Amino acid sequence: MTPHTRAANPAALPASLDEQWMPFTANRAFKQAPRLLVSAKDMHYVAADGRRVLDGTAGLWCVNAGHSRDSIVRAIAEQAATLDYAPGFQMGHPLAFELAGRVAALTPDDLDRVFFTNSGSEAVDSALKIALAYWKARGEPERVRFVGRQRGYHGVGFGGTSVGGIEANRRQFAGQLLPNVDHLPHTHDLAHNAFSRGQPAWGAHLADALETLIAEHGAHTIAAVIVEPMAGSTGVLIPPVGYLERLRDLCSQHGILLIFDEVITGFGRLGAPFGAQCFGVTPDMIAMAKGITNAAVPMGAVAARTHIYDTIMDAAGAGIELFHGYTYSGHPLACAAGLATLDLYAREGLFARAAELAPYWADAVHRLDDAPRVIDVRNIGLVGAVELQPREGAPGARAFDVFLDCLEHGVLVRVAGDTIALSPPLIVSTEQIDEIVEAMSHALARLS
Ligand code: PXG
Ligand code: PLP
Repeated sequence: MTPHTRAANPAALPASLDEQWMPFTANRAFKQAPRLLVSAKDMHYVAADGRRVLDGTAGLWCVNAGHSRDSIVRAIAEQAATLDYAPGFQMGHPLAFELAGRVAALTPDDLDRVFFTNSGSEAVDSALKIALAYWKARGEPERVRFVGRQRGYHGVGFGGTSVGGIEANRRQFAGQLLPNVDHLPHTHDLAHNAFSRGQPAWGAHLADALETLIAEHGAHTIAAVIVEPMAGSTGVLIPPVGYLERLRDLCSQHGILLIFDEVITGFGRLGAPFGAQCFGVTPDMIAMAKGITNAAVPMGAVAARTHIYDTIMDAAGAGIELFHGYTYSGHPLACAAGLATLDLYAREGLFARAAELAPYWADAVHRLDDAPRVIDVRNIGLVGAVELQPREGAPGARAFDVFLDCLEHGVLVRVAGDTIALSPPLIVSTEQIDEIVEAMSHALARLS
């Protein structure tokens, strides 16, 4: 079988496959031609038909140390047998504090107060709520506005959907998203920054749109600006040189909190612990998830500057200070997975490895610059993106064909609109980088 036709042995397919709902999936098409993965180790998946598939996407940008790593597997198994669950409300367990401290040691500056969630979406909504709580505690309750960015992705909670800027993700829910949200322009403009290596030179001035919003609403009404330092989900938009610095300056000047959503860029993807360090710009809060546990157990977190935490604590009366939290905040299995993951990243020097591989990666992905239909190739850290001329009347179809072709030839890539995103685990070898680029090259050559 090829991965996008029905399995030769339909008995191998789950009986309920046709009946159940899948996330962000063309359900009807998928069920006609399911693509199922059944196991994984290091850089490879094994598909339901037994074929090995090289993981060019680290799952969904999350398996940064590669799959089913022994030390993480053992930590989860031992934790499940020792303390499966502990309530997080008015109770606690030591691992959560230990992991929070380890995360704080990786964040820049004094972003040292860590709040655990179970996903990136929850991390984003938690960060937005912490921003509101902070301004109330500071005695500026009128600061309630949020500023996101066009083409931003901040998960699927109502907060994240509201500050997010991917039109398709908002349309079905329009009318009931958060009020008082504005969006900065995105930074993608192929007339100016096509085929950039690393950060594009053009576009820093686009951050000045924040000044316009400040002039319109007054800084005293704006709680926070939230952006991905590098936008991933929308198809990899890399911040122009000077852009994040400009946003930081404007936020500082006007007392607005700057939140970096580092769900994808956190934990080494750009060759540093966080994008904040890669770009040399420090926000006031970081939302993270994915790589925090190598995706082996779901987990997310918010790291906030100490003064944000202190302000909320000091303003509260006796009792609970922040009326927010999840049943599974700091879940013991996630904490065990997180600690084993951070140990593994450190032991194998994987963040530095990503930085060392980045030039090889850049050369490799830019070999696709002249491939048919390619209108842009961009790269940073261990992230690459190849944007295609859309097929007329069928946006996204051409990139999806590349995805299917690569999968058929044993390489997993990820599609966002007409962009193919590449983000292998940080353990990828140079030979495997070549294999990913070869598969892309052949798929592009076969495209109609
Ligand atoms: N913020 C950012 C910047 C993200 O990339 C989320 C929040 C939400 O995280 P959760 O854990 O709730 O999914 C994300 C997630 C893709 C892709 O193909 C990207 C994400 C998720 C799934 C697919 O680009 N990003
Ligand atoms: N809905 C109900 C009825 C609940 O009791 C709870 C938690 O106790 C939730 C939703 C929230 O679930 P979680 O804490 O896992 O986000």
